[in-house]
Amino acid sequence: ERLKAGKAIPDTPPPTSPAGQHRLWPEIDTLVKQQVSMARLGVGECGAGWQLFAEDGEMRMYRREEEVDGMVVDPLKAVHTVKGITGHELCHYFFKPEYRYDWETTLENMQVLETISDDTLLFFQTHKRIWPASQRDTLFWSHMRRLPNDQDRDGPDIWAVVNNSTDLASYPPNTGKCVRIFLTVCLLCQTRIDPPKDGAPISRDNITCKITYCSVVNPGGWAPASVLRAVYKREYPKFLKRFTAFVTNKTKDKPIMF
Ligand code: 16C
Repeated sequence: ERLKAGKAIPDTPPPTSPAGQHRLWPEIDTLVKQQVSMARLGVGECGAGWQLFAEDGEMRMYRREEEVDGMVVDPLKAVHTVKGITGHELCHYFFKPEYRYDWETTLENMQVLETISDDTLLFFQTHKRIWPASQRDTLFWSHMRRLPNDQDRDGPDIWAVVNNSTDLASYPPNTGKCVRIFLTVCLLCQTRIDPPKDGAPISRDNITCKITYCSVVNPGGWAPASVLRAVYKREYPKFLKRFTAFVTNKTKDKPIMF
């Protein structure tokens, strides 16, 4: 336990969220904990079979080739390091619906179906069609969480967003023109501060963010394996570069949000 103003602060405060009373809460809390601990493992630590498929500057993307019922469901693990932005900023722009059209290039339409709480939303999205497959939609809860930094207690907190598919009776899957995609996504961001030697205030030049993005996407219905692998090889690097550039640009003249 550490002491702050003479008061003991427990090592692992229980994660509290106003979403606690919701029917989805037990699933959200369990899955967030699981996803965060998986994301914190390096590619060498979380089992064999990860292949590097894309690399650009500090960004590295790994996948494991997996199929379920003949459908490609290759898990992805991407790591990236970006200067000048914090984990809280990255998670904020990833989570908040008002920015999604600015960076999400696969999107055709997005609706927030339910505000479960400030940090937990239910989304319904339709995505752009890729020929020759049918158009896809997604229905998922999204939860943003601050986590204590147990490796460096004086360092900034860790932030994460987890998105996971769910069902809703009023939006049944595969009834219209879209096939429902099932996804589990985790964005985990750790900020490092290298304070200026002369004691000057911390500026954006002194911060670096280590990003881990993990995803498993089940296409939900037939799509040629070769097309699917070609699409994600192109789309994942495009997403991570575009999204981080968007956050860099959006925050450059704003106070740092730790
Ligand atoms: O995590 C990301 N975005 C979040 C907010 O939108 C959220 C949503 C994830 C949806 C991921 C599936 C989107 C695939 C739609 C179809 C592809 C359209 C391509 C358009 C080309 C003009 O978590 C960032 C997500 C980054 C997604 C990269 C693409 C992954 C492709 C996976 C294969 C999809 C199968 C499509 C079947 C034909």
